Amino acid sequence: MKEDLENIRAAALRDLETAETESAIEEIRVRYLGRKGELTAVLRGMGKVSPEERPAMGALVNRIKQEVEGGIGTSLDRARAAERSRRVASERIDVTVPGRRPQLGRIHPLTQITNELVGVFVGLGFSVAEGPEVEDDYHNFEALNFPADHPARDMQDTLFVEGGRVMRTHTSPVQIRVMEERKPPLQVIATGATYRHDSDATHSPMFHQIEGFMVDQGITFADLKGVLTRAVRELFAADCPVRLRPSFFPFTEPSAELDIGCFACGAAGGACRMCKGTGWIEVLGSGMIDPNVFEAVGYDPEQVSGFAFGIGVERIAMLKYEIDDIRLFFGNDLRFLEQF
Ligand code: 2U9
Repeated sequence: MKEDLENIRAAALRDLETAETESAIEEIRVRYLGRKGELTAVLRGMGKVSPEERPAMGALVNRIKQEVEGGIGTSLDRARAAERSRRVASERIDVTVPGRRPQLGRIHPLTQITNELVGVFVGLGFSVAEGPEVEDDYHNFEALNFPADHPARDMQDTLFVEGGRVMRTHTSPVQIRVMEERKPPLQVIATGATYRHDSDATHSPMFHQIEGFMVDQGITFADLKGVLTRAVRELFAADCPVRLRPSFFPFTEPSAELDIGCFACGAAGGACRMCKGTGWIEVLGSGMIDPNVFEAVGYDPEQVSGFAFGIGVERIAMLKYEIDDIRLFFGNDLRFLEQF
């Protein structure tokens, strides 16, 4: 029996010497000292030992048990230290490695142009209004003097939604809502997304407008010319030539489109791609607000007058940045967007 005990002791200490992990050491503990362990089995067999030998044998078993426990403690310390070194080595941080720069987002070119335009008009005394993108027929067409048979009311041009409502085709209904709620004098711009059933290199089904109006007693076409000239000169160049060209819109009378002298060819014309040889570039539409519009919002056209204008944000961005395909604004291609 004594020999058995010495063998168990030697085997346990040998096993502990090569065990590298806490779980391997725990397995060894169970194997030798556990309830069904080898040393425990020997203890159970003590009954067969003669009473004379029993005290010495008992002392031996206890000493071996203590030795194995001591070995387990030493092994555990070693395994834990090794594990700690492994972790420290694998987690080592090289503070000299250059950091990864977070990818910063930037302002979308259309938002940049919108902000710039808004800044110009706010500087001229306009305040900013917003309104719903899904509109009723009344605010999008009727109040703006669109006759019942106007082509813009056709499926060809307008995106309809349930309940006979439309995706607003311009931001003009916002201005109708402002006029319905407030009385002149008013100087307001409306910005936002607008929708038309149209799609090619220069038309997107969703595009953006900035529209504005100024209404008070005695507002004339001279005010329109003065404010808009000042605005486009701030936007393009302080000395750029400006002209007004007669046009037509249902909601303004008279109406005019505003052109600036071509900045690509210096208004020389010729074979210029930007102005198609005319020397002029169309920038916005405008006009004196039609008396029918004033009547729709409850203003007396004999008492007040005003001008209004509309600007296509994508068009201005395409002109300023020389972009020939409107779809680039909505493709979310970072190679395009990172240029702005
Ligand atoms: C009210 C009364 C009148 C807004 C106006 C235009 C002329 C115009 C176009 C510019 C480019 C639309 O995006 S575009 O295609 N707009 O030419 N807009 S006058 O007139 C108004 C607006 C609201 C109550």
